[in-house]
Amino acid sequence: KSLCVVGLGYIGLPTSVMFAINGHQVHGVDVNRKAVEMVNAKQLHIEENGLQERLEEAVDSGKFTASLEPTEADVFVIAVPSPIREDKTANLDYVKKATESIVPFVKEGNLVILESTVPPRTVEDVMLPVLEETGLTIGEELFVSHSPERVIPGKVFQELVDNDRIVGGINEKSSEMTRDLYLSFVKGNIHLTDATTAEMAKVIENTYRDVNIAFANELALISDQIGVNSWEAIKLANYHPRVNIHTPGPGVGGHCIAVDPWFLAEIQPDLSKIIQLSRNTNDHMPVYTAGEVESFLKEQHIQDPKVALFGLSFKANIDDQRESPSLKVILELVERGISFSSYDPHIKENVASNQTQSMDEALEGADIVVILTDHDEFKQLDPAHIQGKMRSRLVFDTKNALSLDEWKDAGFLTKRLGDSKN
Ligand code: SAJ
Repeated sequence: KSLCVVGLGYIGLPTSVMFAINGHQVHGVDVNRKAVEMVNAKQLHIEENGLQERLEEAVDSGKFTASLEPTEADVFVIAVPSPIREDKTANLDYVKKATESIVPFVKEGNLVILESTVPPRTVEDVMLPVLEETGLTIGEELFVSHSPERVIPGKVFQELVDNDRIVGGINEKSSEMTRDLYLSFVKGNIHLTDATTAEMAKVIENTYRDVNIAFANELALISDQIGVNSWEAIKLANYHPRVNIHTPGPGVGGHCIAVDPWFLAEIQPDLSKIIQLSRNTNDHMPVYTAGEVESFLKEQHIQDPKVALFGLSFKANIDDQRESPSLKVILELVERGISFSSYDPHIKENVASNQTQSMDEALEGADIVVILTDHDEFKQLDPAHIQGKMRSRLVFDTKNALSLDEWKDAGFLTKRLGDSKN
């Protein structure tokens, strides 16, 4: 089949490459000229395990090209961002624009698949009216479905293949056509439903995770007051066969979990009480984290403190800073007039202020190391080396990434988020 994939980001690019190396002719489209140029030059504009070699294979085989404009194709796949606005309502401009952009190229018998996560009813109420402009009869001459991406950054290629996939067509034929296409690389089960149920299922998955993390964060806050280590208590509770509590942390980042619950809150604000409360609980964690840093420094009577923040991406072992709690912690520190440096081995582009290129540079004159992301590199840190570079020796681990006993042995005063046991 020939495919036109609109959006060459964290989802669209890996998905394009997978279709291309599994026999399809793929044309990728992006509004970002640099991204298009880099793709054609077999260079990565995003970091993802296994992407480089697959991109090379796809481009070298002649099965994958990219440009700023769509082309005619059998199948159109839309994988563009669907963020929220300041007021927490869904911004569907990219989805709308992407759909509009393919209208001149769509022909009878084509299939249009939306992969972006959207509020329930978006395909029916937002996409279909645009696609009607093609003049084709929807469901008979033009087929449409929602097949939400469900892959986790860092393990995209494994999950694209192994995860079950939801396919929600606007009618049965649309679902079946979509399933047949993904069968070219998906080994998990493919579940067919209608478009709106597929939209709901996808939003539910991320909302479930957000609510569960908010519960874990609440347990951390409680534990901080009562001499309990929440990490240990949650681990023990999870030995129960029907309990699966997530882990606390400095906040919830990324473009999905911190966003998608608002899609439900927006459409039914009065009914989505736990959902909104959880969002607010998780959004408060960076403020709490900065407050804990400040009080730790005050307890030790450190004058004009300098904080070394370790980890800027929104989670471990990736380069993605979207909605990262670290950036919010930085804003909080700035507001409190506390100076800081920051270091992240995965971030090449200097988005956060005061980012240093080397760990030693970040540690220079610092009083406290604050772990905000549990990158593998941080788990291997040598406290003996680090203590020699700092002015004072405090460490605050918000991700339970460190063996704090080793740090104590190296002369550090230690603190862990959600743990007032020690
Ligand atoms: N986090 C915690 N505690 C946890 C787990 C995560 O604080 O126990 C934080 C992370 O540090 C991070 C944020 O939550 O800041 C989100 O990370 P994540 O690993 O939960 O999820 P994402 O955003 O990388 O990917 C999610 C995944 N959804 C689910 O697991 C249900 C992925 O499968 C989706 O494809 C993706 O959202 C998406 O694009 O919707």
